[in-house]
Amino acid sequence: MFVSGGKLPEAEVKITVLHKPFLCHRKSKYGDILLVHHEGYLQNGTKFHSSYSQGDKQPVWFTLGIKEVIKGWDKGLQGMCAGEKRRLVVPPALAYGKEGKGKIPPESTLTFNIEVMEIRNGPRSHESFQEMDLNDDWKLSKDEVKEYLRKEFQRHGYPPNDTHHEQMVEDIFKKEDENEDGFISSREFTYKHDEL
Ligand SMILES: [Ca+2]
Ligand SMILES: [Ca+2]
Repeated sequence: MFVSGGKLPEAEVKITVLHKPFLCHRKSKYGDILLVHHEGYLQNGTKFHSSYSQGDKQPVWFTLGIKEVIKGWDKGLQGMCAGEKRRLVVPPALAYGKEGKGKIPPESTLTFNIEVMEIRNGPRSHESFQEMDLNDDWKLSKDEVKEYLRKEFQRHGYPPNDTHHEQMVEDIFKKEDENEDGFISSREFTYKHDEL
């Protein structure tokens, strides 16, 4: 089966910083919303995607750390400055795994060149808590979080997508609502465990 005979790659992202801006006001962290341009390559060098030249040629927004993107991005795009460029080499376990996806064959190690254009407060930032807590009771309901996501997406020019938002809300509560009372308290929100 394993014709290559090579040893299996470890599930780690290899990060190379290609460009670091001189000024860096803040660094990307879990829960931020990032605007990125990205190019993806297969191991044989074939480019399978480029946001610079394909589709509407626009960079894309996503939330860091909530599995909205492949795990390799969630791991590899932490601590970045706006304007920074990185190359990520992502093993299949942190990308599309055994199944592959579209143009990406199964068990592919992928290389991405990623440029962070902008970083904004996502649903998990301290600054966002009060903005999200619409009834000022110092805890966040699922509806409040969902409303916040809806507004953030609209602000960035995306149509609201209830199914997507509900999934994001479920992911957020699974991680944040430690005592499972259906609310994220300010304490649960503030004392977040920064894995990685
Ligand atoms: Ca509330
Ligand atoms: Ca709770």
